Amino acid sequence: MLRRLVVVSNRLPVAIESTGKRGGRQLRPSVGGLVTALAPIMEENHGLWIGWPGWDQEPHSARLLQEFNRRHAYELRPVWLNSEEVDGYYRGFSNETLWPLFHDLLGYCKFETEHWQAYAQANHHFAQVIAASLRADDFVWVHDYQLTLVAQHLRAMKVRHRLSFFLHIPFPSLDLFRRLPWKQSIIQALMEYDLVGFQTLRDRRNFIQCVKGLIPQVAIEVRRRYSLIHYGPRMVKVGHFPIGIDFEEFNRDAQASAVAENAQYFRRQFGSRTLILGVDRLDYTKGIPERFLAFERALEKYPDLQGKVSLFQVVVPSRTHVPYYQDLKEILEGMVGRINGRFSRLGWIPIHYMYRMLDRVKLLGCYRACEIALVTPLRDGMNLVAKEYCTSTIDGNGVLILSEFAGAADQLAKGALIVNPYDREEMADAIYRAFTMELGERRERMRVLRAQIRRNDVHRWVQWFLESDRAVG
Ligand code: ADQ
Repeated sequence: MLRRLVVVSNRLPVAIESTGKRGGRQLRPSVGGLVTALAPIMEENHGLWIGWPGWDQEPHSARLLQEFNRRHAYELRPVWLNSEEVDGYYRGFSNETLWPLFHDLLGYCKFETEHWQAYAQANHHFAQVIAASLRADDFVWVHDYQLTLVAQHLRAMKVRHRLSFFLHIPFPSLDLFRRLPWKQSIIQALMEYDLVGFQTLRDRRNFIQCVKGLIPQVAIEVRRRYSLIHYGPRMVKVGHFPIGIDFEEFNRDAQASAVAENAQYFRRQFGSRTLILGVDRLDYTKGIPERFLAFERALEKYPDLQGKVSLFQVVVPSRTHVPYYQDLKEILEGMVGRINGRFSRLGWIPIHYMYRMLDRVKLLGCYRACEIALVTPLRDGMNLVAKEYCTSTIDGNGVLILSEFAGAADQLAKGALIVNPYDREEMADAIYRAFTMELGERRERMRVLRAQIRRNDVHRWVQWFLESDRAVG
């Protein structure tokens, strides 16, 4: 790839760490598949990453960014947002309107005009920074639901570059999308990108339905791999590109001795009991209360599970400023107390619950130590935990129970036990089935899952997206 890659996302992909010297701090690339996959390409073609650093502008923070840029072959450029912008654009419209709406959870949506205005303003602010940074032949790749309007602002600033967009979360049906008071503005703005990518075929179809429903004058041409939307002189290419993880890296790290020791230590605490794992950000889309109720139902319906199975649920704090997230934390704690109170006996607790971020060694240790993973979101763009669990299950002895409403189900349906997270009986039955599954069947299913995840890893995803801009057919 010869053109410079300009990646734009709400947050810059960095975290602050100590340098080890007195009070010294520096930035390091944040962990995560997207950064791992993009960093080598960004290094190679001296790319540019534009986004909000996540903290306030002050001389020291600007210096940290400059130092990072000196140490790397690609550059970070900040979009400094003030606290009103963060409140309205990020906490408000992005997290309290688009996030629940796009996950089919209309009941959680707030529709506030001030939030919408702040969102439009912040997207304009991003566009200004991008426009001031562009060179003639740049390839611009904008990420996710916080930045749907950026291309439209760039076009208004006379930017003629090819612009592409990838949505990491689901795209809703027309019926749901129509409820959004600013639906026309968002759909029209998305038509200013040249390439729009989604996680699944369903999301892509939903988007096409919304475009057809809201802009009657478009013509749609369906090709094998893409849909082309003709809108006056514009042509927008729409595709679906399921995101992957860095299989080789996870597979290698899961074999490290520190991870093996961690997994063994962890395992010893539970003796011969079967461990079921849940790992999620604290979010109402992840279906954690529904999972607890299904686990309770399994203990009730299949009493031989009692004393032999524990659910280990790790929840990483997130969006703590949004009231629904604070409520959810209390709901989860209440449920754990109630279910444990009902079933616990000396030497056995049904649910172990941790509210914290795990470091990588511990996370991989958990993945390796647990025989079953319960990944049961009510709706999810993809869900990387499902893929990380299978990749870390290097002995092949694990069962993935996966929600049919996670994007990952499209790729992993052959090897996983697929469930409807709203169907408590079905989930309880799946837990029992996973518990009683023969080793041969577990291994065969895990083999299928791992092969699929390896084939479609995040590096392939990046290549595929970048090449799609030019590809036809
Ligand atoms: P998320 O909603 O954040 O991402 P997900 O894909 O599951 O969801 O990724 C979560 C990440 O956080 C994983 O890499 C996982 O390892 C990590 N994590 C979760 N709990 C943790 C814990 N307690 N400790 C440490 N790490 C933890 C959005 C979309 C998804 C889509 C991704 C990528 O919502 O659907 O898959 O983007 O496109």
